[in-house]
Amino acid sequence: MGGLTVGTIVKGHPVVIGSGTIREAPKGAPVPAVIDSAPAFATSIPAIGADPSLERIEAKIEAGKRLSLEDGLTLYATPDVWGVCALAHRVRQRMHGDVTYYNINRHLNYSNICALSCTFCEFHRKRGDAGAYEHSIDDIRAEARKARDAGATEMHIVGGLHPYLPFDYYTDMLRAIHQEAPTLHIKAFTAVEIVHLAKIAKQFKSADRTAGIRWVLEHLKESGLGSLPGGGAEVFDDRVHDEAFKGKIRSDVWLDVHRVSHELGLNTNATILYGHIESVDDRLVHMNMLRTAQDEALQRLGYETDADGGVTLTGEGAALPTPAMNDRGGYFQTIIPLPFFPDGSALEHLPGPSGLENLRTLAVARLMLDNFPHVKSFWIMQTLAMSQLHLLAGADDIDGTVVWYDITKVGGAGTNQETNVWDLQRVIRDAGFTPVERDTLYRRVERDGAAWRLAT
Ligand code: V47
Repeated sequence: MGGLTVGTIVKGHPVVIGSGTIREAPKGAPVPAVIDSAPAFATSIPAIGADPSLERIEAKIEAGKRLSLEDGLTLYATPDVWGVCALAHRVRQRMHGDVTYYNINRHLNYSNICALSCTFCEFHRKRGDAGAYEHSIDDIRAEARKARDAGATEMHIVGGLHPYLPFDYYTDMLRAIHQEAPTLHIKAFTAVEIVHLAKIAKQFKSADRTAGIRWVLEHLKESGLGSLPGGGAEVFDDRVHDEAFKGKIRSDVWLDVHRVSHELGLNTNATILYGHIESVDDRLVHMNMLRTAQDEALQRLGYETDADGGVTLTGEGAALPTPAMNDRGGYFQTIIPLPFFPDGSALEHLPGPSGLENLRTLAVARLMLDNFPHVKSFWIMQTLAMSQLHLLAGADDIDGTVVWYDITKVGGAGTNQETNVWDLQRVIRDAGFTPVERDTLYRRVERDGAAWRLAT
């Protein structure tokens, strides 16, 4: 594929970014206020329908056909960003009509102590560092009671790769939450944490890594794990991996964890962290790898492949997978595009993605990931205002009421954010959709205050 370049802007650092690679500017070079050679994407406002290159893609979408990587490049290169959003919106309407989902959830970060120090991450601390913490099982019990009393349907749990906590800590955590709040769905542990737990439990063997992964997932499932979040995927490219998050698992291992989860009947999510040192090609390759993994998951559930060997869910009347199929296997539920936040990370000199780039990337994700049932806008990393725009660019889901999110926050360090159901419903209604509360597995919820049940 031809290489598109990521734009070059510098915040006081003599660093130039091109084709997604960090390069030091020559020593002694003056630091301009703004260096800007090629913008990442064309930004002129086009006339409606002005770009004929989108017509070919539109025809494929109308026929329910899979888009190629080449098509993906066109979607990124066209100046008609609104045209891209309109195509994604059309697909999303076909799949979900006027429904937009939201959920009532709580986030729990059990510890920020991490054996790794990824350059893009501002969350990690070493033991003894200012701000380092680890919660006791009693603290976690108290959080579960708070979540239950507030009517949450989900507890989303992630943490650093804690070097000392034993494996029992994790199973005890799940059991304690389940005892305090039996109806609370526990979505917990990113793929890299699962591999870390396999090592802690001395089950990880590189000769057969899936055996250790399976062992951990089976034990966690038995202790109350309901599904896996989509974090830690970052961007599936070895160069980006080595420059920005060396030490984390690579794409093949991340995909192994999700495949084994699916084989065990656990649903999972997926993310893409964009707007740092990756290129547009990298983003598309990432989406393609997720799409291939989902093809396999859906075939396990009995879906048949198209003539081109894939399974698409975006055609008129296509049946989406449901948790009723979990006895045959799990599947990816949603893609969550995450914009990179530079502040506080070792990549602080990068600008991070712009609003238009956020819109476009979400729309491209909807169009490329034709076998993902849902596209989620995580408002806490996007702002609620941006998430509302996402609803017109392919997103059918806003996560969530989110209390205590400690990894990355739009408002900057020190502000833990939360929104309420009324605000979520308002932004959804204002965008012309019907808000529908869901549980973690996208089943409809009926609610009376803090009391809730699954709709029949
Ligand atoms: O894995 C870390 C990302 C992720 C930064 O599955 C950063 O429903 C931006 O995965 N700028 C965690 N992002 C969040 C996550 C998630 C969120 C909401 C819902 C779900 C779900 C999953 O946050 C990490 C990493 O990719 N991250 N640092 C940063 N500076």
